[in-house]
Amino acid sequence: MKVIRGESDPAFAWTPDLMAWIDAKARVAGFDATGVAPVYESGDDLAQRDATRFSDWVEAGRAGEMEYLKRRDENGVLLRSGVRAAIPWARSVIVCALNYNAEAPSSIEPAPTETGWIARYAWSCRTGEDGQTIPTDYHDELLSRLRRLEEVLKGRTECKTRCYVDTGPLVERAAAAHAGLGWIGKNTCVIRQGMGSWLLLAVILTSIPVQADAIPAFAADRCGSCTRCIDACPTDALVAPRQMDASRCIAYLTIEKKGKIPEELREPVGRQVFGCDICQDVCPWNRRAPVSVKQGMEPRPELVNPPLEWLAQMDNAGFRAAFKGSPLERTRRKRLHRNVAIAMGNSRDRRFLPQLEIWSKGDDEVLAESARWAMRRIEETSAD
Ligand code: B12
Ligand code: SF4
Ligand code: SF4
Repeated sequence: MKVIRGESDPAFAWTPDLMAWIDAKARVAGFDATGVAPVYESGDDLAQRDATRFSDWVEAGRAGEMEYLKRRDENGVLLRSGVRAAIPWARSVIVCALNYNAEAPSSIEPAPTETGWIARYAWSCRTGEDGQTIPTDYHDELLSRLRRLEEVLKGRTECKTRCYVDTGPLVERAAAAHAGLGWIGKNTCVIRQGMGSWLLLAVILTSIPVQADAIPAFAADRCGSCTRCIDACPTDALVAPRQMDASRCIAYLTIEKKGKIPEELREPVGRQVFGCDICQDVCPWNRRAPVSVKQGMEPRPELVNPPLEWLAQMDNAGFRAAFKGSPLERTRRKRLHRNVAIAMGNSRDRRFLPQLEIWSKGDDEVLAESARWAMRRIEETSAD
């Protein structure tokens, strides 16, 4: 293949053929689907529409305490509201999706009351040479695949690139929709026909423009009249189709929220101790979602319906041994235990009272208060 040199060769642009080429290369790198979308100038109608959606969302307070989503540049523009403000040379975005669906039960299937739920994306691990389980984090797994793809692209043409998994100045789901990868479901997730929504996204911004006749069409919206996700959401976080109040979402409450979980939301949090899969588990498009476990994304059976007692007895060393390198590491032991205390209360199982009693007398005020709440909940239930 001829290598074209020069800073973003003006003769080089995304054509349908080149898009098929990058899709094939992305599959070799370990992704399941890829699309390329133009990055529009800030004045463009489509860019304006996306920017307004994001700004309205932040300004309505939907981001809760996730300060990184509220960062602004020196002109007061929200950094994630439009790529070109932050990265003026960006002309296109390659959006890659990796299917992480594993052969395992879902969160809405009956499970023993003494167990909790950890979100599917956080089950991942790789198996070491001596057979031991090494926890992994999708950020690292996707980024290393993305770097391989970036190298392949740079071997074909000189261009500027930047790789991101979660951290870029853009809304990845909106980029995925523009790249034609899938539609944005009423649960706000990207759903791809034939694949469902158990997809993780990763993006490469590039300085390569998209040829006008290669701009992908939006995928058809196939939610129809279904509202299962909205009806099933325990905390009413899906305030309207495709609109989430993240400050009510269990994923936010259990992963991102520091301090106490608001009391009125503790009961609806149920048994989720890290993240939440409910609005995807009820989605009919996930009923026949293919299972595709990639190297480094193998599920850890012990994290599927984990016993609350097992999580509760972990000291710092035990927590590190179980979760170092996994997405749970960020939440730290104390926040996980806060969530476990709430799940114990919601289990209404008296066997948890001794553990809750210990926590209720500890130095960590957030954990102690959550444990006292859980004890009251169990006692109230027993008195019913
Ligand atoms: C902050 C964040 C969260 C927050 C807020 C979620 C939210 N809905 O905004 C919390 C902590 C709650 C969260 C939860 C989860 N997250 Co999250 N999260 C992010 C992150 C870092 C930023 C998202 C963001 O900017 N939100 C702001 C709102 C406004 O954006 P949005 O919901 O994406 O909605 C936009 C689009 O829907 C768009 N839109 C609506 N209609 C239409 C129509 C068209 C045509 C277009 C173009 C756009 C459009 O407008 C909205 C505003 O721009 C992204 C990674 C990233 N950098 O984008 C991952 C990301 C969205 N999360 C992801 C995942 C996997 C999850 C969880 C499943 C994890 C879990 N099991 O607990 C849950 C899913 C909950 C849910 N139903 O969304 C994946 C989603 C993959 C997918 N298939 O959609 C992402 C992309 C991470 C990744 N790298 O793969 N997450
Ligand atoms: S992830 Fe859970 S809490 Fe968040 S919107 Fe979906 S069902 Fe509701
Ligand atoms: S549950 Fe129904 S409404 Fe919700 S995302 Fe899936 S198909 Fe769309």
